[in-house]
Amino acid sequence: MSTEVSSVTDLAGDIAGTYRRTESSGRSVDPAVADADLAAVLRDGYVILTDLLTPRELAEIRAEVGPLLDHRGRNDFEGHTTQRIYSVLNKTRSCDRIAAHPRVLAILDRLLMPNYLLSMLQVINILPGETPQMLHTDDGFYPIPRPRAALSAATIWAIDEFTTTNGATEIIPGSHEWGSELPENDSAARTPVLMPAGSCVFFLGTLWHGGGANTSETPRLALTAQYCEPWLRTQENFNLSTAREVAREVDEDILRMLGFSIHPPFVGQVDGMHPKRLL
Ligand SMILES: O=C(O)CCC(=O)C(=O)O
Repeated sequence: MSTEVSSVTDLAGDIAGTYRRTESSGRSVDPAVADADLAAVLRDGYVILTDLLTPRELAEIRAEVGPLLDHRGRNDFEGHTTQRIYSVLNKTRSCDRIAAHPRVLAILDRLLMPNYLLSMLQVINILPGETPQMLHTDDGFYPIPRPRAALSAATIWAIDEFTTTNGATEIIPGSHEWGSELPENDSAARTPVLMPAGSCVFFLGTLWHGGGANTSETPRLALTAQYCEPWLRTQENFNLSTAREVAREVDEDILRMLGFSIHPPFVGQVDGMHPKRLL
C-alpha cells in the first residue's frame, strides 16, 4: 500500500526513529500560571517573573561570571561602559538554570513552535557611568515586515536588583504591536523594569527596549537568554561554537535548544540523521 504525500509539510510529524521529540520541562509548571503569563505577554508585550533564582544560585552565578568580566563593549550598542560575555554555555554551568528555567519554557512552549532554539545567552554588566542604550527589538534583523507575530522572545535576568538608577532594562509597553514606526531614543515612554535579584522580564522579540543609564555607583549584573522559532537562524552560532563535551554535559532542554533536535520533517539533520547521533 502506498501513501500519497502532496507536500513536504504532510510529513511534519515526528518521523525520527531513535531520537523522538523530547518534552520541555515547561510541562512541570501549573498550566494556569503559564497561561496567565502568556496572556500578559500577548497583551503588554512583556511579563515580569519574580524570585525564580535562589540566593545560592545567584551567588554561584556571580562567583563564576565575575572573573570572566575582563573587557568592555566595542561600540555604542554593546556599550563602551558595559561588559559582555558571549558563548556562556562553553564557559560555565552556573547559568544553565537561566537558559532553561521551566517557568520561561512554559511560556515559550505556548508561543513558539516545538523545538524552538536558544538564540543567545549573554552576560551583560552595565557599569556606573553607562549611558542609555539605543532602543531596539530583538527580532528586527529578520526581514519580515511588522506588525506581525514575534519570531523570538527574550528574557533579561536581574542578578543584581534592577533599580531606578543602576541601568535597569527599559521597555516601551505595548510596542510589540507597532508597525514600522521607530521610537525616539529619549522617548518618555521608556519604562524601567524594576525587579529584585533573581527575577526576569520575559518579552516578545517585537517589543522595543534597551539598557538604561547607570547613574549609580555600582554595576548592574544581568543575563539575557533569547529564543527563536526552530526554522530561523540563531544569533549565536551554537552549531559551530558548542563544544561536544558541553553538549554531553547540559540537560535535555538545553541540548534540544542548542539544535540537537529536528524541526520536522528534517531541518537540522546531520548526514540524514538526528543530530544526537553525533553524541
Ligand atoms: O542590558 C539590558 O538591560 C538590555 C540589553 C539589550 O537589550 C541588548 O543588548 O540587546
